[in-house]
Amino acid sequence: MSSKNAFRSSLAKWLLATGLLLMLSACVEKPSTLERVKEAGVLRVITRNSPATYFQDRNGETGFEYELVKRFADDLGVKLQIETADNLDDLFTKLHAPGGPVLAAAGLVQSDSRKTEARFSHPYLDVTPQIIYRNGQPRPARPEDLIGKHIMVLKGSTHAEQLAALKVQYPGINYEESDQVEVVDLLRMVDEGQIDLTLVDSNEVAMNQVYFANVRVAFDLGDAQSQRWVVGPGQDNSLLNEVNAFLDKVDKNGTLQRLKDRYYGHVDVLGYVGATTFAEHLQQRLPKYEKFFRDSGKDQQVDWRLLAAIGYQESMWQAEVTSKTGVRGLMMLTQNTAQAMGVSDRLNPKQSIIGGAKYFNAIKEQLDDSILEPDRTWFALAAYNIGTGHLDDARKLAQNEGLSPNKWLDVKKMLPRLAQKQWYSKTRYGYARGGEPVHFVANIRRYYDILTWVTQPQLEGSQAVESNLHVPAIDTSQPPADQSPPL
Ligand code: BLG
Repeated sequence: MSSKNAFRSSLAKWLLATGLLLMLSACVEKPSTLERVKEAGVLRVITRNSPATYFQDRNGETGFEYELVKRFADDLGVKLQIETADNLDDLFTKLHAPGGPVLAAAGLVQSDSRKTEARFSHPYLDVTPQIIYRNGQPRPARPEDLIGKHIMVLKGSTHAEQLAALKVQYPGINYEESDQVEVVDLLRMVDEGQIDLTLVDSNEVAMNQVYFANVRVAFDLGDAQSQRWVVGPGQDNSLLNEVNAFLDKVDKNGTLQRLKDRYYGHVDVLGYVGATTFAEHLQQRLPKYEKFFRDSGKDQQVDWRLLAAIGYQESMWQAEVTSKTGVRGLMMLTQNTAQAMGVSDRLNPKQSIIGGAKYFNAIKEQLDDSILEPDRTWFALAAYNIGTGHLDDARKLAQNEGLSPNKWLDVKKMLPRLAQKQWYSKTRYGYARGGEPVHFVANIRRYYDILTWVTQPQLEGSQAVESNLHVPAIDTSQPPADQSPPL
């Protein structure tokens, strides 16, 4: 071989080798974030421990953010691993650390400073920042009124940023940032008069109102903002794109609306007076009947807190009440129901609770198989109040309107029509006070959520006792025997 030919052949070999190498390196290119999540089979998510985001109850993990992100993990076909941050700085530090959680689902809103360090998803919930004050104090009405007040907000929060911006205009405004507290603590501090004011998102205020009887909204500070999930700054777009596609999907298919309805749709139903009264009754009345609720719950395989919520709605946990229509007792059984459930004395609270639990199960069983949970639970509650016949009428009205007869969101729009002649004259069972079961279900869901929150294990020992909310009457350290209605 001539030296020229030899050179050519080694050049060809070199080119071939480099080409192969290049192809190889293309094949072993770093996997995307999404691929790594799927490979590991785990989605690691960071959040905050609060009633509006994530908390543990006796049946495990729950909360709006948890429920939403759990569905995302299910869609990806991976397990969900939740981690909680001590405070917002900690949350972003952990999200940014290599090898840490890949997503934050923590009720976060976008801000100028956050934009540079993290990337935000499409929005899923609109909230408005609200100035909170204590009932009995003069109500602040505008930013000037914040001057001279002791204000505390979460360190690193967009609320702190908002106040910083406001301070430029009104230098007399002073505020403290704390990384030792959660939103519930801020509300408690206002409630107890430890601080004058705080700034909190409207959804958290609404959700927590019942625990803090003295907390009041002074005014909205600025416009509504959108909560979004966040991916770390070092990531490619694969996970964020998937998140956005998921959020768009749940927005379109109604899942997001149902979640909002479940967590926030009924938060206003109590009002200030109702909230205060419920807090009092939790402490003064529930302990007398808690054991009966727990025992019946166990027997009937119904979450005892749902039974307790029904009991509160019916009688405010009073054993000897009678309605105008002659319905009686703690669970407000009609004579027919009592007879069918083997209740001989409706005013006996134990009998009433057992009868109510049995009846709830019996009518739930009777519902059409096409009604799935969680709607099935809401339908059963409505039937408890108005009977299955009228409920079926409302389902038919829904169908005639092109709505779903199996979705509570749709059927509850139809129920009030049962009180209007133009509609009830065309139904099988005729007139009914159809508005009543709508309030009935909304209230019970609210009470149920509160009971779930106050009976979660970590609160039972500490916060609840401190805040005089609910001191469990019996040993609650046993494992759960009941089941929550799923969303
Ligand atoms: C319910 C019955 C249903 C019955 C409906 O009435 O009572 N539920 C129970 O007994 C637990 O069985 O359905 S039916 O059998 O298909 O007819 C309809 O009749 C009770 C309701 C009635 C309501 N509270 C439980 O929610 C009540 O007391 N209303 C009167 C209010 S007031 O005093 O007149 O203002």
